[in-house]
Amino acid sequence: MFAEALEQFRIGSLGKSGVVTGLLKTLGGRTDDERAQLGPQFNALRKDFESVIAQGKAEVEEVDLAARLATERLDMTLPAPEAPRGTVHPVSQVMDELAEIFADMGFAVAEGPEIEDDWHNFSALNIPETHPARAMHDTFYFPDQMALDGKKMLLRTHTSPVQIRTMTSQEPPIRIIAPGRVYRSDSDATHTPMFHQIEGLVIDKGIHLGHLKWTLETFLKAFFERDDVVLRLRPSYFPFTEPSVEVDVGYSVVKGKRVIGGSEGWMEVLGSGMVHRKVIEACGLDPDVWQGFAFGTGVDRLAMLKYGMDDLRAFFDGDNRWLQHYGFNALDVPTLSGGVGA
Ligand code: 2NL
Repeated sequence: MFAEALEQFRIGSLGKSGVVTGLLKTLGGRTDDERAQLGPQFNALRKDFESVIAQGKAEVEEVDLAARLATERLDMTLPAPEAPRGTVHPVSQVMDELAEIFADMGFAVAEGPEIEDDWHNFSALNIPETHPARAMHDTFYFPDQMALDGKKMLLRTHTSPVQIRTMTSQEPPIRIIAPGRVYRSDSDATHTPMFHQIEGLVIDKGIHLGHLKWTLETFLKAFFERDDVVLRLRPSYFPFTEPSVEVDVGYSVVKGKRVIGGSEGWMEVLGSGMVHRKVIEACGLDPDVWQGFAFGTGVDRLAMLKYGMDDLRAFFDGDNRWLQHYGFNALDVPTLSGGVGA
Protein backbone atom coordinates (compact mmCIF):
# COMPACT_ATOMS: atom_id res chain seq x y z
CA MET A 1 0.00 0.00 0.00
CA PHE A 2 1.18 3.45 -0.89
CA ALA A 3 0.05 4.84 2.49
CA GLU A 4 2.16 2.28 4.34
CA ALA A 5 5.23 2.86 2.15
CA LEU A 6 4.87 6.58 2.69
CA GLU A 7 4.79 6.08 6.47
CA GLN A 8 7.92 3.89 6.31
CA PHE A 9 9.60 6.60 4.25
CA ARG A 10 8.67 9.22 6.88
CA ILE A 11 10.00 7.11 9.74
CA GLY A 12 13.21 6.32 7.80
CA SER A 13 13.90 9.99 7.08
CA LEU A 14 12.27 12.25 9.68
CA GLY A 15 11.57 9.67 12.47
CA LYS A 16 13.56 9.53 15.71
CA SER A 17 16.35 7.50 14.09
CA GLY A 18 15.72 8.64 10.53
CA VAL A 19 18.51 9.69 8.14
CA VAL A 20 17.64 13.41 8.05
CA THR A 21 17.17 13.49 11.84
CA GLY A 22 20.59 11.78 12.13
CA LEU A 23 22.23 14.47 10.00
CA LEU A 24 20.64 17.24 12.10
CA LYS A 25 21.91 15.55 15.27
CA THR A 26 25.53 15.71 14.02
CA LEU A 27 25.39 19.54 14.03
CA GLY A 28 25.94 19.60 17.83
CA GLY A 29 29.44 18.08 17.54
CA ARG A 30 30.70 20.39 14.76
CA THR A 31 32.64 23.62 14.79
CA ASP A 32 30.87 26.97 14.57
CA ASP A 33 31.94 27.41 10.92
CA GLU A 34 30.68 24.00 9.87
CA ARG A 35 27.43 24.55 11.71
CA ALA A 36 26.90 27.91 10.04
CA GLN A 37 27.38 26.32 6.63
CA LEU A 38 25.68 22.93 7.08
CA GLY A 39 22.81 24.01 9.40
CA PRO A 40 20.77 25.84 6.74
CA GLN A 41 21.45 23.07 4.19
CA PHE A 42 20.28 20.31 6.56
CA ASN A 43 17.20 22.31 7.53
CA ALA A 44 16.35 22.92 3.88
CA LEU A 45 16.69 19.19 3.35
CA ARG A 46 14.29 18.51 6.24
CA LYS A 47 11.78 20.99 4.78
CA ASP A 48 11.96 19.26 1.37
CA PHE A 49 11.28 15.86 2.95
CA GLU A 50 8.41 17.30 4.97
CA SER A 51 6.78 18.86 1.94
CA VAL A 52 7.16 15.70 -0.18
CA ILE A 53 5.61 13.61 2.60
CA ALA A 54 2.71 16.08 3.12
CA GLN A 55 2.01 16.02 -0.61
CA GLY A 56 2.02 12.21 -0.56
CA LYS A 57 -0.43 12.20 2.37
CA ALA A 58 -2.81 14.56 0.59
CA GLU A 59 -2.75 12.29 -2.45
CA VAL A 60 -3.46 9.22 -0.32
CA GLU A 61 -6.47 10.94 1.26
CA GLU A 62 -7.80 12.07 -2.10
CA VAL A 63 -7.57 8.58 -3.56
CA ASP A 64 -9.18 7.14 -0.40
CA LEU A 65 -12.12 9.54 -0.57
CA ALA A 66 -12.65 8.88 -4.29
CA ALA A 67 -12.72 5.13 -3.58
CA ARG A 68 -15.29 5.56 -0.77
CA LEU A 69 -17.47 7.84 -2.86
CA ALA A 70 -17.44 5.30 -5.66
CA THR A 71 -18.40 2.32 -3.48
CA GLU A 72 -20.39 3.55 -0.44
CA ARG A 73 -24.10 4.35 -0.65
CA LEU A 74 -26.42 5.84 2.00
CA ASP A 75 -29.92 4.42 1.53
CA MET A 76 -32.31 7.07 2.81
CA THR A 77 -35.29 4.76 2.23
CA LEU A 78 -34.24 2.22 4.87
CA PRO A 79 -36.58 2.16 7.92
CA ALA A 80 -35.23 3.88 11.05
CA PRO A 81 -34.24 1.51 13.85
CA GLU A 82 -37.14 0.73 16.21
CA ALA A 83 -37.01 2.93 19.34
CA PRO A 84 -38.60 1.83 22.63
CA ARG A 85 -42.02 3.44 22.83
CA GLY A 86 -44.12 4.19 25.90
CA THR A 87 -47.91 3.98 26.02
CA VAL A 88 -50.65 6.21 27.36
CA HIS A 89 -51.94 4.77 30.67
CA PRO A 90 -55.61 3.66 30.48
CA VAL A 91 -56.50 6.19 33.22
CA SER A 92 -55.02 9.05 31.18
CA GLN A 93 -56.67 7.71 28.03
CA VAL A 94 -60.11 7.56 29.69
CA MET A 95 -59.66 11.07 31.16
CA ASP A 96 -58.85 12.33 27.63
CA GLU A 97 -61.91 10.53 26.26
CA LEU A 98 -64.12 12.09 28.97
CA ALA A 99 -62.72 15.57 28.36
CA GLU A 100 -63.42 15.16 24.63
CA ILE A 101 -67.00 13.94 25.14
CA PHE A 102 -67.90 16.64 27.67
CA ALA A 103 -66.17 19.40 25.67
CA ASP A 104 -68.63 18.57 22.87
CA MET A 105 -71.47 19.33 25.34
CA GLY A 106 -69.87 22.63 26.35
CA PHE A 107 -68.10 21.55 29.55
CA ALA A 108 -64.69 22.99 30.50
CA VAL A 109 -62.10 21.02 32.48
CA ALA A 110 -61.43 22.42 35.98
CA GLU A 111 -58.56 21.52 38.29
CA GLY A 112 -57.68 22.22 41.90
CA PRO A 113 -55.25 21.30 44.70
CA GLU A 114 -54.94 17.73 46.00
CA ILE A 115 -54.17 19.08 49.50
CA GLU A 116 -57.41 20.69 50.65
CA ASP A 117 -58.91 22.35 53.67
CA ASP A 118 -61.85 20.97 55.61
CA TRP A 119 -64.24 23.65 54.36
CA HIS A 120 -63.79 22.97 50.60
CA ASN A 121 -63.71 19.19 51.05
CA PHE A 122 -66.52 18.76 53.63
CA SER A 123 -68.34 21.75 55.16
CA ALA A 124 -69.26 23.55 51.95
CA LEU A 125 -70.64 20.25 50.66
CA ASN A 126 -73.10 19.91 53.54
CA ILE A 127 -71.23 16.90 54.91
CA PRO A 128 -72.17 16.71 58.62
CA GLU A 129 -69.54 16.65 61.39
CA THR A 130 -70.73 13.13 62.22
CA HIS A 131 -70.31 11.76 58.68
CA PRO A 132 -67.98 8.69 58.58
CA ALA A 133 -65.98 10.23 55.67
CA ARG A 134 -64.66 12.82 58.13
CA ALA A 135 -63.23 10.18 60.49
CA MET A 136 -59.45 9.75 60.81
CA HIS A 137 -59.66 6.17 59.54
CA ASP A 138 -61.28 7.25 56.24
CA THR A 139 -59.35 10.41 55.38
CA PHE A 140 -55.62 11.26 55.34
CA TYR A 141 -55.08 14.35 57.51
CA PHE A 142 -51.88 16.39 57.85
CA PRO A 143 -51.05 16.22 61.59
CA ASP A 144 -49.60 19.73 61.88
CA GLN A 145 -50.80 21.71 58.87
CA MET A 146 -53.93 23.74 59.61
CA ALA A 147 -56.13 26.11 57.64
CA LEU A 148 -56.99 29.59 59.05
CA ASP A 149 -60.02 28.06 60.83
CA GLY A 150 -57.65 25.80 62.82
CA LYS A 151 -58.85 22.63 61.09
CA LYS A 152 -56.31 20.14 59.72
CA MET A 153 -55.46 20.11 56.02
CA LEU A 154 -56.19 16.81 54.25
CA LEU A 155 -55.79 14.91 51.00
CA ARG A 156 -59.02 15.57 49.09
CA THR A 157 -61.41 12.60 49.27
CA HIS A 158 -63.26 13.60 46.07
CA THR A 159 -62.91 16.25 43.35
CA SER A 160 -65.99 18.15 44.63
CA PRO A 161 -63.78 20.87 46.23
CA VAL A 162 -62.75 21.81 42.67
CA GLN A 163 -66.41 22.54 41.90
CA ILE A 164 -66.77 24.52 45.14
CA ARG A 165 -63.72 26.58 44.13
CA THR A 166 -65.25 27.17 40.69
CA MET A 167 -68.61 28.26 42.14
CA THR A 168 -66.94 30.70 44.56
CA SER A 169 -64.68 32.23 41.90
CA GLN A 170 -66.80 32.28 38.72
CA GLU A 171 -70.19 33.66 37.81
CA PRO A 172 -72.82 31.13 36.68
CA PRO A 173 -73.71 29.68 34.22
CA ILE A 174 -71.14 26.98 35.00
CA ARG A 175 -70.49 23.79 33.08
CA ILE A 176 -67.38 21.93 34.21
CA ILE A 177 -65.91 18.51 34.71
CA ALA A 178 -63.28 17.97 37.40
CA PRO A 179 -61.09 14.90 36.83
CA GLY A 180 -58.21 14.05 39.15
CA ARG A 181 -56.58 12.07 41.93
CA VAL A 182 -58.43 11.53 45.20
CA TYR A 183 -57.37 9.78 48.41
CA ARG A 184 -59.08 7.56 50.94
CA SER A 185 -57.65 5.45 53.72
CA ASP A 186 -58.82 2.22 52.13
CA SER A 187 -56.91 -0.66 50.56
CA ASP A 188 -57.95 -4.10 49.25
CA ALA A 189 -58.44 -5.89 45.91
CA THR A 190 -60.95 -3.30 44.68
CA HIS A 191 -59.76 -0.21 46.61
CA THR A 192 -56.44 1.66 46.42
CA PRO A 193 -55.59 4.60 48.76
CA MET A 194 -55.24 6.83 45.68
CA PHE A 195 -57.71 6.55 42.81
CA HIS A 196 -59.15 8.77 40.08
CA GLN A 197 -62.49 10.46 40.06
CA ILE A 198 -64.36 12.63 37.67
CA GLU A 199 -67.19 14.88 38.73
CA GLY A 200 -69.38 17.13 36.65
CA LEU A 201 -71.30 20.27 37.59
CA VAL A 202 -73.86 22.42 35.85
CA ILE A 203 -75.21 25.61 37.45
CA ASP A 204 -77.73 27.72 35.54
CA LYS A 205 -81.32 28.95 35.74
CA GLY A 206 -84.16 26.40 35.54
CA ILE A 207 -81.94 23.29 35.56
CA HIS A 208 -83.85 20.07 36.41
CA LEU A 209 -83.46 16.28 36.53
CA GLY A 210 -84.33 16.03 32.81
CA HIS A 211 -81.11 17.89 31.96
CA LEU A 212 -79.18 15.54 34.22
CA LYS A 213 -80.66 12.43 32.59
CA TRP A 214 -80.04 13.65 29.03
CA THR A 215 -76.45 14.66 29.84
CA LEU A 216 -75.59 11.32 31.45
CA GLU A 217 -77.27 9.32 28.68
CA THR A 218 -75.45 11.28 25.96
CA PHE A 219 -72.16 10.88 27.83
CA LEU A 220 -72.52 7.12 28.44
CA LYS A 221 -73.54 6.42 24.80
CA ALA A 222 -70.49 8.30 23.55
CA PHE A 223 -68.15 6.73 26.11
CA PHE A 224 -69.20 3.11 25.54
CA GLU A 225 -69.60 3.85 21.80
CA ARG A 226 -73.03 2.19 21.64
CA ASP A 227 -76.49 3.56 20.83
CA ASP A 228 -78.36 0.91 22.83
CA VAL A 229 -77.12 2.10 26.25
CA VAL A 230 -80.06 2.05 28.69
CA LEU A 231 -80.01 4.00 31.98
CA ARG A 232 -81.84 3.27 35.20
CA LEU A 233 -82.10 6.03 37.79
CA ARG A 234 -82.64 4.93 41.39
CA PRO A 235 -83.37 7.23 44.35
CA SER A 236 -80.35 7.53 46.63
CA TYR A 237 -78.73 9.79 49.20
CA PHE A 238 -75.70 12.10 49.13
CA PRO A 239 -75.33 15.00 51.59
CA PHE A 240 -74.57 17.43 48.72
CA THR A 241 -77.49 16.61 46.40
CA GLU A 242 -81.28 16.62 46.82
CA PRO A 243 -82.82 14.65 45.29
CA SER A 244 -79.99 12.18 44.75
CA VAL A 245 -79.97 9.44 42.14
CA GLU A 246 -77.76 6.46 41.50
CA VAL A 247 -77.36 5.62 37.83
CA ASP A 248 -77.17 2.03 36.57
CA VAL A 249 -76.31 1.09 33.02
CA GLY A 250 -77.84 -2.01 31.40
CA TYR A 251 -75.75 -4.88 30.07
CA SER A 252 -76.32 -7.99 27.96
CA VAL A 253 -74.55 -11.32 28.27
CA VAL A 254 -72.73 -12.23 25.03
CA LYS A 255 -70.78 -15.55 25.02
CA GLY A 256 -70.77 -15.55 28.81
CA LYS A 257 -69.40 -12.00 29.02
CA ARG A 258 -71.11 -8.81 30.14
CA VAL A 259 -71.39 -6.24 27.35
CA ILE A 260 -72.74 -2.71 27.92
CA GLY A 261 -76.07 -2.24 26.09
CA GLY A 262 -79.51 -3.79 26.47
CA SER A 263 -81.04 -4.51 29.88
CA GLU A 264 -80.45 -8.15 30.92
CA GLY A 265 -78.72 -6.90 34.05
CA TRP A 266 -77.70 -3.63 35.67
CA MET A 267 -74.38 -2.17 36.78
CA GLU A 268 -73.99 0.92 38.94
CA VAL A 269 -71.77 3.49 37.18
CA LEU A 270 -72.52 6.94 38.60
CA GLY A 271 -73.82 8.88 41.57
CA SER A 272 -75.61 12.15 40.92
CA GLY A 273 -78.37 14.53 41.86
CA MET A 274 -79.58 18.11 41.98
CA VAL A 275 -77.08 20.29 43.86
CA HIS A 276 -78.36 20.81 47.43
CA ARG A 277 -79.54 24.39 48.08
CA LYS A 278 -77.27 24.53 51.14
CA VAL A 279 -74.25 23.91 48.84
CA ILE A 280 -75.36 26.65 46.46
CA GLU A 281 -75.83 29.00 49.44
CA ALA A 282 -72.42 28.07 50.90
CA CYS A 283 -70.87 29.25 47.62
CA GLY A 284 -72.57 32.63 47.94
CA LEU A 285 -75.27 32.05 45.30
CA ASP A 286 -79.05 32.42 45.70
CA PRO A 287 -80.61 28.93 45.36
CA ASP A 288 -83.93 30.49 44.32
CA VAL A 289 -82.17 31.89 41.24
CA TRP A 290 -79.53 29.26 40.49
CA GLN A 291 -80.01 25.50 40.32
CA GLY A 292 -77.86 22.72 39.02
CA PHE A 293 -76.98 19.10 38.88
CA ALA A 294 -73.79 17.23 39.71
CA PHE A 295 -72.47 13.73 39.21
CA GLY A 296 -69.42 11.70 40.14
CA THR A 297 -67.80 8.42 39.21
CA GLY A 298 -64.50 6.54 39.32
CA VAL A 299 -62.27 6.91 36.27
CA ASP A 300 -60.43 3.66 37.11
CA ARG A 301 -63.75 1.84 37.28
CA LEU A 302 -64.90 3.29 33.93
CA ALA A 303 -61.60 2.19 32.36
CA MET A 304 -62.00 -1.34 33.74
CA LEU A 305 -65.57 -1.57 32.43
CA LYS A 306 -64.71 -0.33 28.94
CA TYR A 307 -61.36 -2.03 28.37
CA GLY A 308 -61.85 -5.24 30.36
CA MET A 309 -59.18 -5.02 33.09
CA ASP A 310 -60.16 -6.95 36.22
CA ASP A 311 -57.60 -6.01 38.91
CA LEU A 312 -57.52 -2.40 40.06
CA ARG A 313 -54.11 -2.84 41.73
CA ALA A 314 -52.43 -3.52 38.35
CA PHE A 315 -53.28 0.09 37.43
CA PHE A 316 -50.64 1.41 39.82
CA ASP A 317 -48.03 -1.39 39.80
CA GLY A 318 -46.09 0.15 36.92
CA ASP A 319 -45.52 -3.30 35.35
CA ASN A 320 -44.30 -2.56 31.83
CA ARG A 321 -45.87 -5.75 30.39
CA TRP A 322 -49.30 -4.61 31.64
CA LEU A 323 -48.71 -1.08 30.32
CA GLN A 324 -47.65 -2.37 26.89
CA HIS A 325 -50.75 -4.60 26.76
CA TYR A 326 -53.42 -2.20 28.02
CA GLY A 327 -51.77 1.13 27.15
CA PHE A 328 -52.67 3.30 24.16
CA ASN A 329 -50.67 4.74 21.29
CA ALA A 330 -49.82 8.34 22.16
CA LEU A 331 -50.59 9.44 18.60
CA ASP A 332 -54.17 8.07 18.67
CA VAL A 333 -55.79 11.10 20.31
CA PRO A 334 -59.46 10.47 21.19
CA THR A 335 -61.83 12.35 18.88
CA LEU A 336 -65.59 12.14 18.46
CA SER A 337 -65.30 11.68 14.69
CA GLY A 338 -62.54 9.09 14.87
CA GLY A 339 -63.98 7.18 17.86
CA VAL A 340 -63.03 8.23 21.38
CA GLY A 341 -61.52 4.86 22.20
CA ALA A 342 -59.75 4.34 18.86
C1 2NL B 1 -70.10 8.97 43.51
C2 2NL B 1 -71.06 10.08 43.65
C3 2NL B 1 -71.31 12.39 43.39
C4 2NL B 1 -71.48 14.77 43.39
C5 2NL B 1 -70.72 13.63 43.35
C6 2NL B 1 -71.28 17.18 43.77
C7 2NL B 1 -70.42 18.25 43.77
C8 2NL B 1 -70.88 19.47 44.18
C9 2NL B 1 -72.18 19.64 44.56
C10 2NL B 1 -72.99 18.54 44.54
CL1 2NL B 1 -69.84 20.78 44.22
N1 2NL B 1 -72.55 17.33 44.15
N2 2NL B 1 -70.82 15.97 43.36
C11 2NL B 1 -72.88 14.66 43.43
C12 2NL B 1 -73.45 13.41 43.49
C13 2NL B 1 -72.68 12.28 43.46
O1 2NL B 1 -70.49 11.31 43.36
O2 2NL B 1 -70.50 7.86 43.60
N3 2NL B 1 -68.85 9.27 43.30
C14 2NL B 1 -67.84 8.30 43.15
